[in-house]
Amino acid sequence: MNLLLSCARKVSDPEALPTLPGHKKLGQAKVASLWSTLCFLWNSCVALFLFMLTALFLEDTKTPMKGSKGVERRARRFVVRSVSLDDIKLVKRAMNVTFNDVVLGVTQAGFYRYIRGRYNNKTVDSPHNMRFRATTIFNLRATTRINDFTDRDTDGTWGNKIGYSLLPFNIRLNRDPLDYVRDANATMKRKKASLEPVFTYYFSKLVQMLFGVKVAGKLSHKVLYNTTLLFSNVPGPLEEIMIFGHKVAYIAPSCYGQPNALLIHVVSYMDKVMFVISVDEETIPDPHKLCDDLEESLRNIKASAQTA
Ligand SMILES: *[C@@H]1O[C@H](CO)[C@@H](O)[C@H](O)[C@H]1NC(C)=O
Ligand SMILES: *[C@@H]1O[C@H](CO)[C@@H](O)[C@H](O)[C@H]1NC(C)=O
Ligand SMILES: *[C@@H]1O[C@H](CO)[C@@H](O)[C@H](O)[C@H]1NC(C)=O
Ligand SMILES: CC(=O)N[C@H]1CO[C@H](CO)[C@@H](O)[C@@H]1O
Repeated sequence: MNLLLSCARKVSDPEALPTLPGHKKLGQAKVASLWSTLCFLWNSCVALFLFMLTALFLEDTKTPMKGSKGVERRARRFVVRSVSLDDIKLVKRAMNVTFNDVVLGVTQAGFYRYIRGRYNNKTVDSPHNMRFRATTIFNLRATTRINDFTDRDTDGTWGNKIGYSLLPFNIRLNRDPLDYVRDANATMKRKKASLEPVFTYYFSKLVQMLFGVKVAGKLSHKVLYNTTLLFSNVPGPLEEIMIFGHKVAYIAPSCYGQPNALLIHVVSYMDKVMFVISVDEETIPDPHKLCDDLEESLRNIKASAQTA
C-alpha cells in the first residue's frame, strides 16, 4: 500500500503525496502500574500460546464459511462492494468507538445474516459452541506515513513488517444491532492490551531462523488454515489521487493462494469504504449475497445509531 501510494499524487496538488487519515500507533494502551504491566505480558503470552495451539490442532467450527482441504488451490472469485464512509463515521461518532470497531461490527453482523441464510434462516448455534476466528494482520511499522522514494531520511527498508493476531468473532443474533459494534469494541480492547502481533512476528522470525523458511511457511499455513478468514483493514488516502497522471477510481487489493475460503480487505478512499472479498467458490458460491448482507447490516446499525 505504501509503495503504491508513494507513486501517487493528489489530483488537487500534483506535487504532493496523498494524506492518510490519522492512525494510532500499536500497543498504545497505557501501562501505568506494575500490575497492568504484568497483565500486558500475561495477555501477550496467552495469545502466543493460543497461536501455537492453533497451528497444532485448535481449529474453528465447521461453518458454511470455513474452507476445506485444498482450498488454496481452488478457483477464487473476487467481488467488491463500496459503502459510504460518512455512514461509518456517523456510527463511530454516535457510539464513540473507532473506525475499526464499526467495520468489525458490521462484518460480524453481516456474517451472522449470511450464515443464517445458508442454514435456511434457522437460528444459528449459540456462540459458546462456535469458534469462529479471523487472522488479522497488523502493520508493525512505527508510522503509517507514506515514504517517498526520494526521501533520504526514511530508514530505506521496504516490504511487509507484519504480525498476526487471532480475532474471535461473535456470530450470533443480537436484538440491538449496535451490540455488534459493542462486541467489536470489547474484543479490540482486549487485543490492544497485548503485544500479540509483536510476539507472533518475532516468533515467526525465530522459527524461520531456527528451522528455515519452509517450516515458517508451514506454520503460517496451519494457523491460517485453522481459522475461518483473513481480515485486513487499511486506511487509504483521503483525497482523490492519480498515478502517473491517471486518476484512480477505486483501490481494491486482494490476494490469491491463501488457505482460507474467505479474505476481506477493507480500504477507505475518499468518501467511500470498499469491502474487497476474495472467496473460494466451492465454500462461498454466492459472494454477492455476502456483500448484500454486509451492506444491509451497516444500514441496520446506522439506523439504530441515529435513533439511539
Ligand atoms: C470517547 O472515548 C474515549 C476513549 O475511549 C474517551 O476518552 C472519551 O472520554 C469518550 N468521549 C465521550 C464523549 O464519551
Ligand atoms: C430467508 O430470509 C430471506 C429474507 O428474510 C428471504 O429472502 C429468503 O428467501 C429466506 N430463505 C429461505 C430459504 O427461507
Ligand atoms: C468501548 O470500550 C471502552 C473501553 O472498554 C468502554 O469504556 C466503552 O464504554 C465502550 N463503548 C461502547 C459503545 O461499548
Ligand atoms: C479444520 C482444520 O483446518 N483443521 C486442521 C487444523 O490443523 C491441524 C494441524 O495442521 C489439522 O490436522 C486439522 O485438520
